[in-house]
Amino acid sequence: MVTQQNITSNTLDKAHLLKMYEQMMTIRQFEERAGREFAAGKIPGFVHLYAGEEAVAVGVCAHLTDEDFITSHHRGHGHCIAKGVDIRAMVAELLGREAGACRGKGGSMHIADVHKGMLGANGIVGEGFPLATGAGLTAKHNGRGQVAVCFFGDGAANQGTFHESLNLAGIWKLPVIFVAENNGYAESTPVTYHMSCRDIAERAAGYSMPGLTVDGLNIFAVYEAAGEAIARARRGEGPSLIECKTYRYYGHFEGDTITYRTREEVASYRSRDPILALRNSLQERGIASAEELDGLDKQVTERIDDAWRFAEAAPLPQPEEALTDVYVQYP
Ligand SMILES: Cc1ncc(C[n+]2csc(CCOP(=O)(O)OP(=O)(O)O)c2C)c(N)n1
Ligand SMILES: [Mg+2]
Repeated sequence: MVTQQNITSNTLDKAHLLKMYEQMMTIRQFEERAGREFAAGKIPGFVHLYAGEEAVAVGVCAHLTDEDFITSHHRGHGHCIAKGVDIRAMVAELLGREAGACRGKGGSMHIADVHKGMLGANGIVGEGFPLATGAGLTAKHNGRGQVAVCFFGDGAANQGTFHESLNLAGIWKLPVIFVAENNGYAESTPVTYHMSCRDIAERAAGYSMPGLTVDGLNIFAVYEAAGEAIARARRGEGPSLIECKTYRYYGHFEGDTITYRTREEVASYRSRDPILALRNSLQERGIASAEELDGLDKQVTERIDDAWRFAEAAPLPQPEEALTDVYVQYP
């Protein structure tokens, strides 16, 4: 297991490293604030927090441009931030405001921004697979070297759509990278109970694609594995499956009483915190000082405060717009 002391990468310069740190910190603070606001009754609907898993979204998206596609799931705030979705529009979406990324009609589980290649968070477990596979087909036809990344959970790996999509992506050699975020649980069910194999990556062999398991708490392990898979996809050599072993710090959803795991387990993961690990690595290698990193943390807090002020002051959609920007079937 890679620990806080020995995470490193020789291929990234200071600007890139600080950008990764800042994005991870933005996700962490965004989620902590969302948790507090939810507890205060400010956010309608369900909220699933991504805190603890930041290294996965950031390590993968560091290789992507706005031309590339991603699909996400119910725990999607981190993917949105890593792909560059505006956090004002995200908070406005959480609050159902017209200025929201989906004009306030999607909420936490349905944030999308197609201009950023973020094709959507998704409340239906396993629905990102066909979307990403379709985006991969588009990318292949476009011939511009675009890729599609599908982020999904360990629970989602047991849906039929997982197998169907990996099979099609394998047959058609689509530029899709399937990124498993194995956080050990699907709701309250441990992965050892719900999965027939030890590692999700083993399943790649069934679809003739490379499969790799990495430490999802180590941003550099994720970054390097994703870099290889994405470069392979851009070269037209087809899909890959990367499994990142990670952990969510909060409950399955906000309000979860969390009776299915111990305090010791949570504490043991928190002691290997992915952001702290990166911070320690940057300081130990003389890349950034504590003061510089504290300054970045403060800027992140200010941006999140600004996003909340903006969203709280933003108007709700008008009643007559209830049926615009949504798919509705009339009888
Ligand atoms: C098709 C479908 N079945 C069940 C649910 C209820 N549900 C929501 S999240 C979840 C667990 C997902 O676990 P995992 O894929 O591991 O993601 P994690 O929550 O751990 O990030 C379930 C069963 C759903 N939303 N959609
Ligand atoms: Mg899970």
